[in-house]
Amino acid sequence: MSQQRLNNEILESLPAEVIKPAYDRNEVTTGIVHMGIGAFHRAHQAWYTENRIAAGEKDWGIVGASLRSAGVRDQLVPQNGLYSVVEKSNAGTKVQIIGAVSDVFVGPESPQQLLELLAQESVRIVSLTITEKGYCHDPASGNLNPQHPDVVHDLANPQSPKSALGYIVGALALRKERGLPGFTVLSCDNLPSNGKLLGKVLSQYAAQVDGELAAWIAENTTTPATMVDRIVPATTDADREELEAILGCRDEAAVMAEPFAQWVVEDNFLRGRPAWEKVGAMLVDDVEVYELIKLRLLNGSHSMLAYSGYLAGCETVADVMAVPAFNKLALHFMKTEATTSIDVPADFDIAAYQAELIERFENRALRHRTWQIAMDGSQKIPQRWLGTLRHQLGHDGPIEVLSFALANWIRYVSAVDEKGETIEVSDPLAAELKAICDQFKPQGNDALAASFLAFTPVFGNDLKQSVALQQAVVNWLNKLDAQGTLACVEEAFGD
Ligand code: NAI
Ligand code: CS2
Repeated sequence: MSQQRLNNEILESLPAEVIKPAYDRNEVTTGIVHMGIGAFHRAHQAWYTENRIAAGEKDWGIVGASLRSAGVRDQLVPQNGLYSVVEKSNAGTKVQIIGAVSDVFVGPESPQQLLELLAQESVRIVSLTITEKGYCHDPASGNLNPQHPDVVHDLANPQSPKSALGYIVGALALRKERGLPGFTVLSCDNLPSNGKLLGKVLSQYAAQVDGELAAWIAENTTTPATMVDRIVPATTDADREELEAILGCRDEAAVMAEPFAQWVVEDNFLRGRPAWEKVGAMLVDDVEVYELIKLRLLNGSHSMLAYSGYLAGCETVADVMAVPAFNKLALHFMKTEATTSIDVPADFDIAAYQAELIERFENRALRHRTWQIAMDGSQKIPQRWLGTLRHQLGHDGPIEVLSFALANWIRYVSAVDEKGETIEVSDPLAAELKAICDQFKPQGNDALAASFLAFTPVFGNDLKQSVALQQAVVNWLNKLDAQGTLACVEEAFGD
């Protein structure tokens, strides 16, 4: 491993084929603070914004903020904020160095410093990729969860928040006190109607702080909806080693991405925005149908393949897709249950979209772990599966694959795999879900399925009424117990 890290001084010595920032970084000023500066932001929103800064929009520089750990700060700051977006596909590798991020603040280290940064007048957009669980909401209803430990903490300790909501409302309170304008809060998380949901939880949180502040926030912020899409797996050490051989220096903050990227944004910004539409984004009035198609076809398939693939012993999505029966299952699910739940615009080529998704999932150059996608299922399943299920149940439509998916999720969150080994289940509700398994599995699959469907934080109060759904899940649980996931998929979808 070479000692030298990527930094400003060695940019020009990088190989000619590496795309470098084509502007003077010293001329860039901060316009955006991004909370949750993880892999996806660096490969998506920051990548779009980089290309606008390079076109001359130099007042849209980004400062990152982590509300959890110093990891990404320690990766980026020694590199003057520089990092690589490495596009990987079966066609090869392309590297672009991003210069849009100048610094990273770590909330837990200095909450006051982050609140003051957010209160700076030059900050006109606060964007978020804080994961679905970062919104402190009830996944079934979309309302703020007032018992969420971070909400309870932040309402009592407004000067040292833990949640994004606490920081955003705290910063807006400072701006209000100082006679400064508000800002736009841009959710870039995989949530249904993410702008509305964010606006709702912000308003519900602010109302608990101060009614007048809540009214001011309603008048002085916008929360546009977005649909965000680019497959960006967590970077591995093998990825960094491979990149070091290309760059000739070490980039600890590199992110790996597929060539495909899509960003659909509601054009509702309080104080302007970068002209992202000039670098491929779509600025529209209504994001909803794009969001439904993406969340139900891409993410719905992703989660179904993640749980069933993991239990079938597949490490990555590409490994799952290499099994012909799984490959057929994925396309079958997209064509039948997912697509038929959506009113697809006549001019949208849904067949081409489905075929492209299959190709994207087959990309062996990206090692997208089934375990990573399986994270936080309690926060993902409502928007990825349950909207589709409710539509099909209401129209007497097919529920074969989604009931299969639910049965695999139930087995996954039991935290024991088909070999009897422990599964490290990463989910804010992991303990509650495992407790349901431990209590009801011994009573049989009818009791187990019924108790899961009655788990209101995920399923709300309606799905437990469906005899058809419960019976379908029980049938799959019985089959999975008898023959395991792979055999079930081979039997149902093999040649
Ligand atoms: P990551 O693990 O690299 O980054 C997650 C970020 O969220 C970190 O900065 C972490 O500190 C922060 N975070 C986690 N829990 C939080 C909480 N409770 N409150 C505040 N911040 C919290 O993950 P990555 O890949 O950046 O994905 C983040 C989100 O981006 C996803 O959850 C999803 O909503 C969205 N996304 C991801 C895509 C991908 O392929 N990775 C593609 C499309 C959307
Ligand atoms: C994945 C998404 O980890 C997951 O839950 O399904 O991050 C997926 O990679 C993106 O939504 C693709 O745009």
